Amino acid sequence: MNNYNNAKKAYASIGIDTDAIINKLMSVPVALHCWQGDDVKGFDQKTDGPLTGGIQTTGNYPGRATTPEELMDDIDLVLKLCPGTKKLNLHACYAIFDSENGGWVDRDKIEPKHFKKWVDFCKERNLGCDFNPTFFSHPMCDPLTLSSPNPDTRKFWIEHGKACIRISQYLADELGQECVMNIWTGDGFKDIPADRLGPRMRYKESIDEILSEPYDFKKVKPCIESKVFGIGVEAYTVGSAEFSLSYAAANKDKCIPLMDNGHYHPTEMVSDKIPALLTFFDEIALHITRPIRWDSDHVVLFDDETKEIAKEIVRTGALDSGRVKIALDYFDASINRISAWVTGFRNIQKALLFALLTPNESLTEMQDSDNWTELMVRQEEFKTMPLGDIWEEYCKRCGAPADGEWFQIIKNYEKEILAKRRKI
Ligand code: RNT
Ligand code: ZN
Repeated sequence: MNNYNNAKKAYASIGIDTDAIINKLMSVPVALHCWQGDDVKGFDQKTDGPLTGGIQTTGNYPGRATTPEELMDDIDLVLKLCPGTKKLNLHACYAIFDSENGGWVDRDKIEPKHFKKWVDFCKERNLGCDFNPTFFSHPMCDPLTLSSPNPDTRKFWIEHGKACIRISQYLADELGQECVMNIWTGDGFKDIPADRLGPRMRYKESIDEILSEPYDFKKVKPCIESKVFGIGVEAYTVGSAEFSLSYAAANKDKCIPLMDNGHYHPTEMVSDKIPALLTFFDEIALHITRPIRWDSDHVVLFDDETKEIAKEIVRTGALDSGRVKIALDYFDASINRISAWVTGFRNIQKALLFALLTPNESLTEMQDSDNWTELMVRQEEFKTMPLGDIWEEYCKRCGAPADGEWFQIIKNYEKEILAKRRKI
C-alpha cells in the first residue's frame, strides 16, 4: 500500500489520477483466444491431423487440452490469474457435439446449439464472447476455401460462414455483449500464380454472400482480417492488406477491418496504422500477437510495439469509445500453454496501463507547439516511473495475483493436472 501511495503521488505530480485509471482499465474488455490451450486443434475433426491452411503451431509441450472440459478448466485458471475484463474468443472448430444436441455435423451445418455449453460457461463467468469461422484444417480446403475455383468448395465454406453469422448473433443475444466475428482464410499460393484477380473476385463474392445472412450490425461485428503470407502460401495471399481493407471500406455498413500485427512486413508498424484507419472507420479490430521474422504467433510481451499499440488505443480515445476491439492471437506449443496465455494477457493489460499512465494531453501540446526537445525528454522519463507499483495495485483490486505470485500456481497445476493428461 505504501508503495502504491508513493507511486500515486509520483503520477499525480504529472497530472495523472491513478485511481481513475485503474477503474477505467478494469472495465475494458479484452478477448482471450481459446486456441492457445490446445494448439488451435478444436474438437470437430475426427482425425488428429496437423494444422493446415497457412497456420502452424510448433512445439510438443505436454498437457495440451484435448476435451472441452479440459479446455474450460484451463481457461478458468487463466481467467483467475489475469486482471481486467475478459471476453472469450471461440473458433467454430470448438463446437461441442454430444448426444443431447444430435451429435456431429460438418462445419456447413453447425448451429447455435453446438455452442450452448460455451454460452453457459460464459454466463456463469459473466463473459462476452467473440467468434471465428474456421476456414482451415479441414478436408474441404482444396486447399482454397472462399476463393476456390470449385463452386462446391465455395458453397461449403459460404454455408459455414453464414452458419457462423447465426452463431455470432446467438452469442451476442445470449450474452448481451457485441460479438466480433472474424473472417480469416489462409487462401493463397506457394508459388507465382497465373491469375491474381480471379481468386480475389471469388473471395469478394463469397464474403458478400456470407454477409448477406441477416444480423444486427450493432451486435455482430464481422471483420475481415488480412495477411501478408502464410506457411506454404508464400507467393500470394488472396486476402492481402489492400484486398481486406478495401473490402471493409466498401462495406462499412456490414463489416470492419481487422489488423493482426503479425501479418505485415517486418518494418511495418500496426501501431501507426491504428490512427490511420480510425480516420476513416468508426470501428476497427485488432489481433495482438508478436511476430518474429516469418512467424506471426509468438506470445505477446511487454515490448516496444505492444506498448506503442496500447498507446494508440488510449490516445485515440478508443479505450473509452470502444472503437478498437482488442483481441489476442498467439499459440505457442513449446512452453507451458497456460503460462503462455497468462503472460500475453497480462502484458497487454500492462501495456494499456502504461499508456494510460502517460499525460498524453501535455505531450500533444509539446508536439503541436514544436517542442520536440521536451517531448523527447519527458517521454524518456516516463519510462522509469513506478509503473510496477500501480500494476501491483491494479492486479490486487482486480483480485488477480501480482507478478511473482502466479507462476507457482501454474507449476502446481502442471504437476497435478496437466502432467496426468493423456497424450494425443
Ligand atoms: C492466422 C490468423 C488467424 C488465426 C486464428 C486462429 O494467421 O492470425 O487470426 O490465428 O484465427
Ligand atoms: Zn490473427
